[in-house]
Amino acid sequence: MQKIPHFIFATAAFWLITISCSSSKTNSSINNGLKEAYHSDFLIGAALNTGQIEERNAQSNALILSQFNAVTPENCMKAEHIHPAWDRYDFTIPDKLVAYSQKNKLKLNGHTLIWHSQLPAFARRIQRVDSFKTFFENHINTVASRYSGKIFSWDVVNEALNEDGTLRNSIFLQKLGPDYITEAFRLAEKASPNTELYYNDYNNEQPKKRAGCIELVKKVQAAGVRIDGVGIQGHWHLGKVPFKEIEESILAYHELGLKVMITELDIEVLPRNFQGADVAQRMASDPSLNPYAQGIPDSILQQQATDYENLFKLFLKHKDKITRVTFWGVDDGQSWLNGWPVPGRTNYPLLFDRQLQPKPAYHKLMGLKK
Ligand code: 9MR
Repeated sequence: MQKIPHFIFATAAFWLITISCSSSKTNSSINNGLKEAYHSDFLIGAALNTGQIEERNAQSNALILSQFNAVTPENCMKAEHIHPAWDRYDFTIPDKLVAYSQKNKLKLNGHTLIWHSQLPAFARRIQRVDSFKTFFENHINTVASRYSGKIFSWDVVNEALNEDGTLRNSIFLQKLGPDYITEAFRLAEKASPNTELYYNDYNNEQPKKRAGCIELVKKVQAAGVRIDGVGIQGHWHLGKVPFKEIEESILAYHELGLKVMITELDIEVLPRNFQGADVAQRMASDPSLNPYAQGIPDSILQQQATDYENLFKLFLKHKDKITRVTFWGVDDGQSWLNGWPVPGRTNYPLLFDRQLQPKPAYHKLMGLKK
């Protein structure tokens, strides 16, 4: 065997040490970040897409594991993906997510059992009420019981309310009547008895929708069916975060004996002429609606940091009522807000930028806990 000169070993060792020191230096400021900082307050979560669940990008995966102790699937557990045909389920990605959450000790929130959007095409075509009821029951029983004991919580029903607090005229309301919500909770409890069960919506911090949400919860409770919490999604807008309404809602939901969580937090920076997250709403494309395609001014990032800071001050004030704060994504590049309500925009709603680096908002949230 040929002898390798000592200086080659020495040079290699020098570079190895230098590289590992410098990479641990760049990462050290965010190692054990948010999840540690807020450990005694509430869980810190993120919505994960398929690439993240499959750990396709090592840097992104390291970031997720350093920051978050709770995860929600952004899409893979929605009916159109998990239940594509009457008698066919696809558990491939959801099973990977369950394994990922178990391996990394992350609290997994299932999203979502009953939602009018992202329904499989076959479900929309069902005409007969008894067949639709069978679909509804089979879906909840099959999905919830598969993950019984393996996931922490379910968004049992998602976005069942209109802005005025009345029930949305969804296919579920049309086919099953207003009791479908209570029924969904009853079935979920039976299929997955040790899982926390939540109602989840956007804009349910706004007074009218909040009143509808309270009514909905009371109805489930009056039927003797378990409901553990309400998720306020938290798709808010730079400079327009409704702090007062959020606080009133945290108090009101807590009064019902419920856990409160912020389930889909982001603060978008691009122009929009309405609030909320109704995926059916759209705006016409126009270059003036995409002002930061080449980069975002620091002043906007600072304003966003202040909004996030004030929000987390409020959450900390009510940490005895809030059990989890989940961001709707990890980094700006991943966000659904790049494609909605106008396709192809460059949005900046989250705590990490497109290079996975922490933004001013991240530092503000860490600073609150120093
Ligand atoms: O982030 C999700 C996006 O990738 C999907 O295209 C979209 C389709 O309906 O759903 C997004 O997630 C939504 C969530 O499931 C429920 N609340 C609103 C979220 C943003 O639209």
